[in-house]
Amino acid sequence: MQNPINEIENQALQEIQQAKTAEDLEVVSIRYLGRKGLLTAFLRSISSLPEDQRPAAGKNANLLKIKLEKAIARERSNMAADSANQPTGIDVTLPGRRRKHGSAHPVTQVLDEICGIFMRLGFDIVEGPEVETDYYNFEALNIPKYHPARDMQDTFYVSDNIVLRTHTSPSQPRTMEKTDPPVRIISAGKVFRCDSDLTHTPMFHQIEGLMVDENISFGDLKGVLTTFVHQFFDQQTALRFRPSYFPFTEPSAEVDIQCVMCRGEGCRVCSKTGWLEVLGSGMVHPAVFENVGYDTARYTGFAFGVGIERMAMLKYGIDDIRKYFENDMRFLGQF
Ligand code: 2U9
Repeated sequence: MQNPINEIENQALQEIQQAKTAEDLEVVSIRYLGRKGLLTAFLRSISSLPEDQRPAAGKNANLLKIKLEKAIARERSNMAADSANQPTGIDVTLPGRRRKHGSAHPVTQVLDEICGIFMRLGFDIVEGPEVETDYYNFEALNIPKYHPARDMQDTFYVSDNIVLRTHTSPSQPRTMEKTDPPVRIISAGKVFRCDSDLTHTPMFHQIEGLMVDENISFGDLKGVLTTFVHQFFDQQTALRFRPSYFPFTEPSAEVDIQCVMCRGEGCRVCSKTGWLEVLGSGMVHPAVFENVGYDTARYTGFAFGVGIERMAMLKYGIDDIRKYFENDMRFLGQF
């Protein structure tokens, strides 16, 4: 007759081998190692064996217990590895699906880039309302009643005294009223003018800047705007300051850059002149300082303005400003 320990061992190992699932293994484990299992029962029965047989029987039963536990654990991990290798219906060699990424609108990209350049030059950004009073949009900036800049053709009037701001400058007298010099600010955002063609839309974006302190000269204006043009276009871009007129600056100058299309040779974009107008600028008119209570004997300053859509058109070679606002994804997706 077979030794009971050997009998339990052979039977248990056979059942472990025959187990097909984790559940089968669990059943085997309980049958032999569980509280009422065959091996557990044998271990309990050792105390009733003749005394001289007990040590060997105890040792063999405990060794078998360890052996069965190991065999069950090994089989369990084999089963887990097998199931991980089973085909799942997913072909992991197929290329992944590309996610479509959105991007900032080209006007926003250029606006951010220009703000970044001036912020690195020490300018702070200020904001103001798009629906503005007549006073801040015109009067504070030395644009008196009946000035041509107030023409009904250009300005969207909300009421007699309220307009859609025609430029971003009104935020600046608002800031100056609350802050003593030195002031270095840019105001950026939407402006509105009743105009629409290849190069004009009723809403467009501007950045206007202002620097006020003691001893600010036209040389500072030239230095800051030259740095800006060189950083936005490239270091080799030639520029010229051409006398002009704005009611809020005296003297005033428009800034032209060498044509970015023909490099100054003369082409359709620059109307054969070799130059493109990119900025308006000038020394702040003393009347503007008086309106905000600045001492005109002590302080001077310069100001400038730039149209964002125009800058983006020149940078990206776009010929029709309306493309920015048609929301055609084939156009916007290129930026
Ligand atoms: C204060 C005083 C003066 C801001 C300025 C311009 C010249 C200018 C245009 C450029 C293209 C607007 O988008 S555009 O049509 N802007 O030519 N803007 S000087 O002058 C100021 C601003 C604030 C207190």
